[in-house]
Amino acid sequence: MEIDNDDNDNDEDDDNDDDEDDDDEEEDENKENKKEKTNIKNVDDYEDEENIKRRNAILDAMKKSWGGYVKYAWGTDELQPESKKGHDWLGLGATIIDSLDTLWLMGMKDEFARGRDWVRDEFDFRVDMNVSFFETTIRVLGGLLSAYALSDDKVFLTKAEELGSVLLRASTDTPLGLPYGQINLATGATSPHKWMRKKTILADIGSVQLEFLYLSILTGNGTYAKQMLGIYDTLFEKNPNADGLYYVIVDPNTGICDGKMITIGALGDSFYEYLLKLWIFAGGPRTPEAGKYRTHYDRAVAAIQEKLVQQTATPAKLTYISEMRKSGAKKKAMDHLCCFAGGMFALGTHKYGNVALPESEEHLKLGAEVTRTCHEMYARSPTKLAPEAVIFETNNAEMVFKAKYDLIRPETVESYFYMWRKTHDIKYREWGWEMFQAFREHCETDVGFSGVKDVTQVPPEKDDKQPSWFLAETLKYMYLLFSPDDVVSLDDYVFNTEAHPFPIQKQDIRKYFIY
Ligand code: DMJ
Repeated sequence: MEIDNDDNDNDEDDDNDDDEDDDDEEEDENKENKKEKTNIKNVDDYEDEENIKRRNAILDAMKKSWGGYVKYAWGTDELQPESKKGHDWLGLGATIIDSLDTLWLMGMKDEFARGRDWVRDEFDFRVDMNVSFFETTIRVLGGLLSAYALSDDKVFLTKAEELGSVLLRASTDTPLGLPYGQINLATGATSPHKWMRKKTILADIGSVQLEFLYLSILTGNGTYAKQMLGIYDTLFEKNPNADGLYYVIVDPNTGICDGKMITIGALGDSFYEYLLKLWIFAGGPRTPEAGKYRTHYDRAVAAIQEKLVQQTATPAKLTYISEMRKSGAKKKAMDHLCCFAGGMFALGTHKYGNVALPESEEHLKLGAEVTRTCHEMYARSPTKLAPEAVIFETNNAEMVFKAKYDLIRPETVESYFYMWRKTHDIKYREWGWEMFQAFREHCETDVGFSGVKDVTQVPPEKDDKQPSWFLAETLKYMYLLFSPDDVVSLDDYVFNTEAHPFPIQKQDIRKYFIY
């Protein structure tokens, strides 16, 4: 499943069978009726020349980012696109594995084959250093699994299983099975992040369940699912008073969530995302055993609405998701990481089977509002690039840029993508295109794309980093924003938190939830 980039014409079938004509007429009529009823254009209406041109421009950006990496940084984790060298922080060739499914979806088959050969012949994950359990899971394990899902090439599954069996150690090393942040893949030894003392992080331990459940399903080995789904059960059991929201620091010895802050941004974010996505991945109502995750997600959204959602008292009325301190006081701040939430609320309204989603309209509206605020983070900057974090309603200003760097992150375009799929409101494509133009103007180098140090400076100074998520997520969501809805359909796929698409399970997988 990918778009044929060389052939974007709508080829007409010459066969003039009468019955077929009748069927076509009926179909056209249905389409018309649908349009009238919903006042939403059909997606085909947008498959025009300009749209195709934009999609191809995004493809060119992928070719450049990948090409620069291949030439100057092959085998390292990430390209430094100004100094033209590689940089390692995982030691796992992160850009190769993170990019595989984007290459596949964009039809870059030769490049995909090159990445595949590297995985087969050179990928050796037994690196003797401490790496992040979470980052390795979402980028590397997740990348291998989605490459397998798309290509059916066993090489990826074999490597995923080898890696997964070492990563599993993270969940067997602590008394309650709650992993520490780091793991040494050569020895299997685990340890807390240095800055965490002996604690661990909610998003780190609560956003690995999709990957390990999928690995269990593919290998038939239920241990992965048992261990990682068990993390959720422990969190729910040990924090019975939580109203759907959890403090972001977790004590692995007691399972109690503590720490100063509740946030949907850094340290909390993908925990909430995975409650929803686990239910979707499990086939929604088809797997009643997964229903509790949907229930926890719905509780979380209700609590977010009640306790965290704020609106500025200005004509623009910007909706944002504040952070909450233990005292209940709100911090009127939002980081770019939080911008995924608009898309999450939108995805939560997508119907899987015959399940009633009574809050849908409200959730979609919230998604639209949060996405609009994130768009404003771009639109109000002189470079049209967004800062990493903003504060609202301070010093008589509606929105103040707090951390001014831009890491060419995916979250806002991710939300544009989901909002587009759910509404077909053309503004999301326009906003995505504006963002892409800003990337080209300020982030592009002669061999790739770089983050910038200060979005308020024109031109901004580059930070010489091309994160692997730029190829895995930012460009993928951007490309899909300009693609027809059946390219990675929301009915058939769910993305892990690093934008790796996993097929929604249509068979009976209930046994993986019973342990
Ligand atoms: C990605 O690695 C993932 O999206 C993660 O969930 C959060 N941060 C980065 C991108 O910003």
